[in-house]
Amino acid sequence: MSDLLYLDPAEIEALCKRVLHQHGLDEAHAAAITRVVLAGQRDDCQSHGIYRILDVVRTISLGKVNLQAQPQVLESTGAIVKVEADGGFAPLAFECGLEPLAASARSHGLAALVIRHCVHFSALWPEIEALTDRGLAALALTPSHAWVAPAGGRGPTLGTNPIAFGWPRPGTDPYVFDLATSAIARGDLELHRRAGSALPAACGVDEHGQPSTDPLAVMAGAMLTFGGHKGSALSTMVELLAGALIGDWLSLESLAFDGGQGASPRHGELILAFDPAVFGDRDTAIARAERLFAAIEGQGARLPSQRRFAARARSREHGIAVPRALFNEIEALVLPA
Ligand code: NDP
Ligand code: PYC
Repeated sequence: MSDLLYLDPAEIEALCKRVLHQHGLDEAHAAAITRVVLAGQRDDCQSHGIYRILDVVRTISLGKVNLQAQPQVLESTGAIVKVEADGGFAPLAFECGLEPLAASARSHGLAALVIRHCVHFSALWPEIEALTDRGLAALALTPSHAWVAPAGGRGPTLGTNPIAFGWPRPGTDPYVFDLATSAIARGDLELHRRAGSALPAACGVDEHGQPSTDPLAVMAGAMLTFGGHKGSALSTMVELLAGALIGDWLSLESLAFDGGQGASPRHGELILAFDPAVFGDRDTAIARAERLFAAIEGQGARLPSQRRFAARARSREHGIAVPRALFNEIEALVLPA
């Protein structure tokens, strides 16, 4: 028996929505969360695919999310669009802010979406692609829980703090990267723990500050940033821009709020959108970018997200691959009628 199921997206969608709804989320939140995790599964992003349903349900059961939250777009100040998530999950808050952000970027050239007080568990590239689909370049940043030691230290202080960027391309998939500033994303560390497999080298240290590839030892110690002091500086920037600047929590505060219970992080998010047509001449900018992409690909290097886009194409042809054990685990969350 194969360990993988190849499923129709509608079947996965129905299961995810049913579980989320039964565990207390309204239709709008359940649908927005399902869109994000289904996209992750489709694109073979195992740490941020439907595996996240387990996280969402645990966060609900721990009482760490406001199930009544209805995100509100607050009055915009200049080019800054603010969405109050009110302690609810982030995907619906982003969807509420998307069109105001795009409209503001088209009028000002550069606009910011500030999401405050959200519970965040997702990859950032779906948000980036929503903006590149609208012809905009975009940059997204968010803190997480303080699991990561700064370069030269060993105390968990920084989040896994992803940075995602996208650039629209005519007639083809956008240029998108989305990376944790930790050497490994927490979600991938958790997948190693569940599988009982070792981490790659240089991802973390144990509680004595010694390098370790044991996921449990690293969870008791600290994760490390990618690229030493460079990743540490970028991660600190994420804390400052998507935490302090927007008036929301740092990863340290998110972890303190969690109190060791293991819920998803709670903090804010900052998303910037850029309209090339307002900065300069759109066609020239797009053509110049295409020359750069051709120079990269022309030497056999791949662009970021090409692995995801290839997985997306395979999913369209053969169905979405889901580990059988994971599917069973999510099905087990369905409550008896
Ligand atoms: P990876 O290290 O797997 O990949 C990072 C980026 O690099 C991707 O865009 C990837 O594209 C690209 N890439 C990988 N290999 C190559 C290559 N050889 N050449 C060119 N590009 C390449 O991602 P991470 O593990 O760092 O992050 C995974 C996810 O975790 C992200 O989506 C992130 O948003 C999420 N995350 C979310 C957090 C949160 O707080 N919400 C916190 C931390 C992470 P491709 O996918 O095509 O391989
Ligand atoms: O993988 O580091 C991670 C992560 C944190 C929050 C959501 N994903």
